Amino acid sequence: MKKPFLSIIIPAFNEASRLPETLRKINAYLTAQDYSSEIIVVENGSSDGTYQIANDMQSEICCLTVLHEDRRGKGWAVRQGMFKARGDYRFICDADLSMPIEEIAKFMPPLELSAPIAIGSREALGAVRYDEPQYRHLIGRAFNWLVRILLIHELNDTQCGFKLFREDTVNAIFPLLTITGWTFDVEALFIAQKLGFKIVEIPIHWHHHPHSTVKVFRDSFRMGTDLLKIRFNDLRGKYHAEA
Ligand SMILES: Nc1nc2c(ncn2[C@@H]2O[C@H](COP(=O)(O)OP(=O)(O)O)[C@@H](O)[C@H]2O)c(=O)[nH]1
Ligand SMILES: [Mg+2]
Repeated sequence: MKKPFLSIIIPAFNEASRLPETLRKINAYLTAQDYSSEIIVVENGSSDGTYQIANDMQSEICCLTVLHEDRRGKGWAVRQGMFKARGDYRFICDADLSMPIEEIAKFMPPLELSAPIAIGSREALGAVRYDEPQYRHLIGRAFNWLVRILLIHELNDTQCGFKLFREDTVNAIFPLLTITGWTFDVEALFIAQKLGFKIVEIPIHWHHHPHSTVKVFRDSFRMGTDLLKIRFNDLRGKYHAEA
């Protein structure tokens, strides 16, 4: 198969109910574009048949690849998907499509002339959040405050599940990742800044879905300690390009 222009990578954990509709919407959108594309679903640890359901959809969606990984975590899944992908541009996309897929156009070239990494932001000027419970918003802001103090001073939302990386940035950044869970985004963006890749925040419309795979209290604690791990890794020189 010809090298695609765009790869969409979808991490999926217990997504049997949301994934089929998401894949159909993304496929309909991509089919209408004039560039070539592929979709990669990466499942790990699901107990609801997500892998089988995604696999079965390959008969309906020809550009779909489905991977299963034994190792757990969103970060691990995204990393494996990024390596499997072959697109000139690689877009991480949550399975709940809390950002309508049409908004991907905002991330695409010619934007890369100014920045090779474009991240969806619920905080940038013009962004809108729909139906998000107040406590989730507050926890997100507290986490961003920690991120800004400890690691990345400039970015207002590192945790949105929609991000575009140009191929060369994937090859430089993703082999250096050590975090396999939710905080992989922070680590990837921290490394990106260290390597001198410019990052732009794209304001998006974001629709909160009540079903979430986040366990707020357990995961928040883990995400806090992950930030310290990233800082410590950096002190030990783990993020040099030649590491
Ligand atoms: N493959 C994989 N995907 C995960 C894992 N944990 C979360 N995800 C995916 O990460 C995305 C974001 O999760 P979601 O539940 O929407 O988080 P929220 O929007 O923060 O409530 C979804 O596509 C999930 O299926 C995991 O351990 N493995
Ligand atoms: Mg979500």
